[in-house]
Parts: sequence; structure tokens; C-alpha cells
Amino acid sequence: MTVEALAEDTRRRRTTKLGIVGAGAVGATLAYAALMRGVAQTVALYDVNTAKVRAEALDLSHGIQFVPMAHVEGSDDVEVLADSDVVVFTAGAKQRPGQSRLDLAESTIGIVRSILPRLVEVAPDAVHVMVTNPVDVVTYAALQISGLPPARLFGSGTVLDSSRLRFLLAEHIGVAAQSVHAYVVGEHGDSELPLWDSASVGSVPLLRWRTPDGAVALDAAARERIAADVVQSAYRVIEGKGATNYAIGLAATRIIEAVLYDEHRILPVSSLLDDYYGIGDVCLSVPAIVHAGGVGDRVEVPMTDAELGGLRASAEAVRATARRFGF
Ligand code: 6V0
Repeated sequence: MTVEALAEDTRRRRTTKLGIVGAGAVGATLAYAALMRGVAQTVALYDVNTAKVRAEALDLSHGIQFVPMAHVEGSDDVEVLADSDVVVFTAGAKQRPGQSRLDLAESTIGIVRSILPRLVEVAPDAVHVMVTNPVDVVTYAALQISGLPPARLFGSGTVLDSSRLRFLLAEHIGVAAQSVHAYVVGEHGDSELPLWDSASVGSVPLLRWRTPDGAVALDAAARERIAADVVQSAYRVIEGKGATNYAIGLAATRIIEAVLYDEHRILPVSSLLDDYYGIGDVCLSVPAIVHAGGVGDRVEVPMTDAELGGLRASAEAVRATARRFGF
């Protein structure tokens, strides 16, 4: 990095503010991950639970000596998020064992309705990232409630699910997750699907990867098992510890970095689609270019007919839920 680039990088890091709505398992872990990676000079948390949000901010502040220069604030007043560059929305009831993400829609939409207009007032230039579930329906509802341009409000979508897929494939094949390129698309939920046809390991198409003895590494049965594993991942973690927080904290931090550093990184976020292979008027995850303005062009990944059919079915599942709640 040149001296000028370094100075610009330092300047940018010094003046950015990350706002987090909800200081629960996800919000607090996201704050922790963001501080560790030094993504913003100020990390501000807002939550209706006064004692909790103050305690989380205090606990995080006590470790500030050990992370890149930053300042943490926590309050039950939404003003704490004033002038945030990115606001991540994690407020809402978490899934209980046996509950699907779609079961959470009603209470979550109520929370979005009560907070978002005020949020847009206090942080008028922010890019908003929705994490609260069911994230696709919540993102669609939030766009309607806020009237924000679709580029500036999107959901974390299947960034987390794609990371789970890459982890499982990496384990199966015996390479690093960083060397696996594969996306889960569609709903962040039960109707999501992996795009096998375009996936690759190193630069080898995944479906052509061979084991050392020459066998196909990923036959249909293995693909089916891994796809089901991805869908079941959250349920399994929730059963064991009541919440998923570390991986989503890291995934959301990745998205925030793409925005704050204007990276033009391709991430499968949930955004309002307009004629993506004919699919429109629904928030759904497909690979998209994320930069300082929010979500940019969607990437038309080549898909098989079966994959495209799966994506269309997923769009219909999300639309059906949105309709149930008047959106
Ligand atoms: P949690 O630990 O119950 O935290 C939720 C927080 O929201 C609590 O601290 C509440 O006090 C707060 N809250 C509730 N209402 C309001 C309000 N009106 N204003 C401000 N704060 C409020 O839940 P957790 O953090 O585990 O999960 C939060 C949400 O993230 C849930 O909807 C999860 O399903 C969702 N997740 C989404 C993921 C994704 O990939 N999109 C992944 C994991 C969890």
C-alpha cells in the first residue's frame, strides 16, 4: 500500500460510524467482531433494554485497549445512532427451537415499523443492512416502510448460508474454505438452494473435482446431504445454545467492510430484485456487487433449469409470506 493510500485508509477508518439496532446475541457479537477488525471508529448500539445495552457497551469498551482505535456507545435512545454510515438491524425476537424464520415475521415487522422511520431521520445517509429474521420479508417490508432506495437497504441474506456451505464443502473435499467458491441463493431459510453448477474449488468446477483415487468428490447423494445440512445448520446451533451469533457476526462484518471500504465485493445479499432471470418484486439473495452506495448490479450466475426452478420457488415462498403480512 502506498503512503497516500495508507493515509486515506486511516482517514476513512477514523471517521466512520457503525450503528447497530439490537444489542442481543447477534448485535453484541457483531459489535465485537467489528471492533476486532477495526472497521469503524465509532460503534454505537441501540436497544430498548436499557440495562443490557449499557452493559454491552461497557463490556466492549473495557477491551478497547486491545483493538484498533475505536469508541463504543450504547443507549436506549435511537439518537445514539445519529450520522451512522452503516446501520445494521438485529432487533427482534430470536428463533426458538422448532420455530422457522418465517414464524417470526409479525413481531419483527412491528419492530421495524416502530423504529425505522426514526432511524432514517437520525442517520439520513446510512446504508441499512437488515439481519433480523425472516430477513427477506423484513427487508421487503423495510423498503416499503422507509421509502429508501433499494440500493441503500438490503439484507444479510445468504452470506451466512454460503459460508456454511463453503465450510461443509471444504471439510468434504479437504481444502480451505477460502478456496471454495460457491453460493447459496434464494430465501435465507428453508427454501434456499446451493448453486452447484457454477461452484468451483481453486479454479476447478466443483462437480469435476476428483478424489485422489479418481472418484467424483461430490456425487448426488453428497450434494443432497450437504444442501440439507446447510438448511439445518441454524436449527442445530439454536438447539444447542439458543442462538446463532458468531458466524452471523463475522458475515455481517464482511458486508459492512464491503460498504465502508467501497470494495465492490460480490456477496449473496438479499436485495429487491427487478427482472433477475424474470424474477422481480421480491427481496431474495443472489450474488450482487456491494459497494459504498449499498447493493449494486446483480450477477447473472449461469444456472441449470433445476437451479432456476428452485430459485423461482424460493421467490414464491418469500412472496407468499410477505403477502400474508400485507406487503
Ligand atoms: P436476541 O438476543 O433476543 O436480541 C434481540 C435484541 O433486540 C434484544 O436485546 C431486544 O431487547 C432487542 N429489541 C427488541 N425490540 C426492540 C426494539 N423495538 N428496539 C430496539 N431493540 C429491540 O436475539 P438475537 O440477537 O439472537 O437475534 C436477533 C435477530 O437476528 C433474530 O431475528 C434472529 O432470527 C436474527 N438472526 C439472523 C441471522 C441471519 O443470517 N440473517 C442469523 C442469526 C440470527
